[in-house]
Amino acid sequence: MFISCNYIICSYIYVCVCLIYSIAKFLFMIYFPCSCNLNLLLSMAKTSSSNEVRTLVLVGRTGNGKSAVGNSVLGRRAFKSKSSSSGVTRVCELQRTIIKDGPIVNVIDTPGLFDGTHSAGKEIVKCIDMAKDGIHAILMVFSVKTRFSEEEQATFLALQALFGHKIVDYMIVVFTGGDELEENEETLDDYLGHECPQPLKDIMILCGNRKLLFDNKTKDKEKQLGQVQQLLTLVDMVISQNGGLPFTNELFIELKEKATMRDNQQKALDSLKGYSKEEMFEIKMQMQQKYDDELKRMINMVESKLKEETANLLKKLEEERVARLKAEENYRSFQNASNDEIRRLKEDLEKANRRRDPGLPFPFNLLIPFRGRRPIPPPCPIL
Ligand SMILES: Nc1nc2c(ncn2[C@@H]2O[C@H](COP(=O)(O)OP(=O)(O)OP(=O)(O)O)[C@@H](O)[C@H]2O)c(=O)[nH]1
Ligand SMILES: [Mg+2]
Repeated sequence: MFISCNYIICSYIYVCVCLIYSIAKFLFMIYFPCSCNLNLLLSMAKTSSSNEVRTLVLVGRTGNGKSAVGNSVLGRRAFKSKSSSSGVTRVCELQRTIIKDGPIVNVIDTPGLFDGTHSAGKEIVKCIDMAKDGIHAILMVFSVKTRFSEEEQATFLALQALFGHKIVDYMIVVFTGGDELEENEETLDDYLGHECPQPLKDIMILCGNRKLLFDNKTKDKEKQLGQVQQLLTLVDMVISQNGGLPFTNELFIELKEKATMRDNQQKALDSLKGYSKEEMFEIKMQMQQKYDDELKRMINMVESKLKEETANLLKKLEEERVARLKAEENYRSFQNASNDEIRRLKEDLEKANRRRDPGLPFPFNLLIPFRGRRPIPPPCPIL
C-alpha cells in the first residue's frame, strides 16, 4: 500500500516537472528565438527560400555582357556570349537554375532592345509573356570597358516611360569587367569616382544605389559563387522593399489572363470526346491563333507607345545636348576671358615692377634669372 502510494506521488511529481520544463522551454523559445532556435529558424528560412522562384531580366546595350552575366548566374554557358561587332542575342530567351539551398532562378536574356536592329515592342511583349508571374529584379547591365552612352540612357528612360516610374524600384545596376578593374587595382567606387557621367549617377541614385561588379571571366569557383550570392542578396532586398511582390502591370495581367484562358480551353478540349485528331488539331490551332493575335495587338500597342516616347526622349536628349554644348561654350569663353585678364594683369604688374626697380648694375643684373632659387648676395664692399 505504502509502496504504491509512493509510486503515485513520484509519478505525479515527474509529470509536474515535465510539464513545467515544457512550459519553460516554450516561453524561452518565444522570448529568445534567436539564441535557442536559430538553427531551426535558419533551416526554416532556407526551406522557404528554396521553394521560391526569382525571375530576373537582363537589359542593357548590345555587348555590355548581359548574356555573360546570365551565364554566371546560371553557372553554365546557357546563353551565347561573345565579342562581336553586331548583336549576338537576337531574341529573348529564358533559362532556369536551382540554387543549392536557395531559390529557383529564372533568367531572361534580352537583345540590345534599343540599338535599332530589333523590334523592341515584340521582344518586350515576349519577355512579359515569359515572366507572366512578374519580375523580381531587372538587371541593368553596364560595362566598365565602354563609356556610358546615350543609347544606355535612352534604354533606362524608355523602360521608365513604358512601365512607369515604379520600375526603378526593381532595378539593380550590374557592371561587367570586374577582372579589368582588378588588373588596374581599382574598385568599382574608384572607377565611378573618376569616370561617372552625370546621367549614370542619376540612374544609380534612382535605383537606390543598388550596384554590383561582376567578373564573368573568373575561373575561381569561390568568386563565382560569391558574386551570385551577392546578387541574390540584393534581389532579396529589392523583393522585401517592394512588399514581397514582383513587378507587374496591366500588360502582365492581361497577357496572363489570355494565356490562362487558352490553356484552360485546350485542357477542356482534350477531355472532349467525339472529335477526330484532325478536328482537335484544327481547333487548337485556332485557339493559338487567337492568342497570337492578342500578342500582335499588344506588340502594336507597345510599339506605338515606344515610338511616341522615343520621339519625346530624343527631343529631350537633343535639348540636353544643345544645353550642354552651350554651357561648355560659355565656360570656354569665360575661361578665355579670364586667361586674357590674368595675362593683362601680369603684364601690368611686370611693367609697374620695372618702373619701380631700376635694376642692378652689370654684372649683377645677369643673376636676375636665378632670383628665387638662391638669395642674391649684396655687392661685396671693397676693403
Ligand atoms: N573581360 C571581361 N569580358 C567580359 C565580361 N563580361 C562579358 N565580357 C565580354 O563581353 C563580350 C560581350 O558579351 P555578351 O555577353 O555577348 O554581351 P551581350 O550584352 O549579351 O551582347 P548582345 O547579346 O549582343 O546584346 C564578350 O566577349 C564577353 O566575353 C567580364 O566580366 N570581363
Ligand atoms: Mg547577349
